[in-house]
Amino acid sequence: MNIQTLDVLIVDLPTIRPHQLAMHTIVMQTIILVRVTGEGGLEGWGEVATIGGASYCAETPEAIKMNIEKYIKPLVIGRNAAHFDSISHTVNKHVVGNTFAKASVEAAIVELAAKARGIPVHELFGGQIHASLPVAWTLASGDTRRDIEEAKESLHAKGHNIFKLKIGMGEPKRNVAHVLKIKEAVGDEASVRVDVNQAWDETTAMYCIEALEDGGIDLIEQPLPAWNKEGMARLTTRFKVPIMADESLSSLEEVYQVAKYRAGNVFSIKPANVGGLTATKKVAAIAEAAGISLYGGTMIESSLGTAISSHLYSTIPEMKYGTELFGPLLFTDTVTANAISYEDFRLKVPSGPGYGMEMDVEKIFHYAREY
Ligand code: MUC
Ligand code: MG
Repeated sequence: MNIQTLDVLIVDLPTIRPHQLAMHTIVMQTIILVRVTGEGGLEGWGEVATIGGASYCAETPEAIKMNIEKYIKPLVIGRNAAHFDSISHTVNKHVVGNTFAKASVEAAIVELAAKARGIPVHELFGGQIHASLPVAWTLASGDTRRDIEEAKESLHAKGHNIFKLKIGMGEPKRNVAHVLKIKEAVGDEASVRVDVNQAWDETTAMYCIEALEDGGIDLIEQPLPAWNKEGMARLTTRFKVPIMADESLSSLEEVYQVAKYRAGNVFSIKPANVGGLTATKKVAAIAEAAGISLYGGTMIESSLGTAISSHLYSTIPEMKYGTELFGPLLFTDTVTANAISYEDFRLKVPSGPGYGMEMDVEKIFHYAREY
């Protein structure tokens, strides 16, 4: 199935409440959609999400669209979608970095390849091991009472029993106290974890992690800046509570270094971080070989992007820490005609050809930017 056209859309989707991270508070989440078409008009769709323009990572939505159109698209048009790994190899030879742009294009090509054969994408990645995956919810309203209410409602409705708290913004000691109050409120019924999004220095991390560990917190995500691998390694050795690497895993080479020097003993995997699904599967292999546990991360994608990640994560044997594929639940609206189904603390991996999602083109154009 040869790729005949490729187009890119920037889409802004409103969220149900402000979502506060160390570097940005999301009220409108931006996703990038890529559509490729093959013979007979068959379509493959891809998605990546970014957080806060240029505040989370170097690739902005505008740069992603521009770089795909100018530098990646010409390398892809006319190629056979079934050769998606070979296409990624060509793209990697000519385009440095740009992992978000690459991930969105590869996802669209992979879906076209799967649809051409009438099979779900997970079959192209070796076959599904998990039909459903555990899903964490991120409590990030910025208000302790509201977070506790959100957690209790979620536990009661069997929505989530894993909660991640974003604690990179504001005073570290106050944030630790906020986390411990939430842990006290939910007790053993839920796993409570924190994501610092690189906001601490090493001395701050040492006293904060000690208090979090004593308070029964289960996982500490990216406490130090992405560059500080030595500091991450020291924290990993010092504490019993697992330290998870996220932003420090932004290329396969970096993943290897982090594994080798144990700058974290859990990896948050994300297709956008390393340039696509094929590369993410390689991250899982590095982790497996190094005895590092995995967690299925998100950049807060919509239903399509969530389906994309879920297909790949469903083929990875050991996802010890579950996933945080909660993206669609944070949006007030969706760009697909069908929804991702969440039940009994888990996400059901959508079935059907491709990613199993039917795009709602009218909705997409309602939220899409005109440039
Ligand atoms: C991150 O750093 O993990 C994912 C969920 C969330 O609330 O923020 C993101 C990015
Ligand atoms: Mg993170």
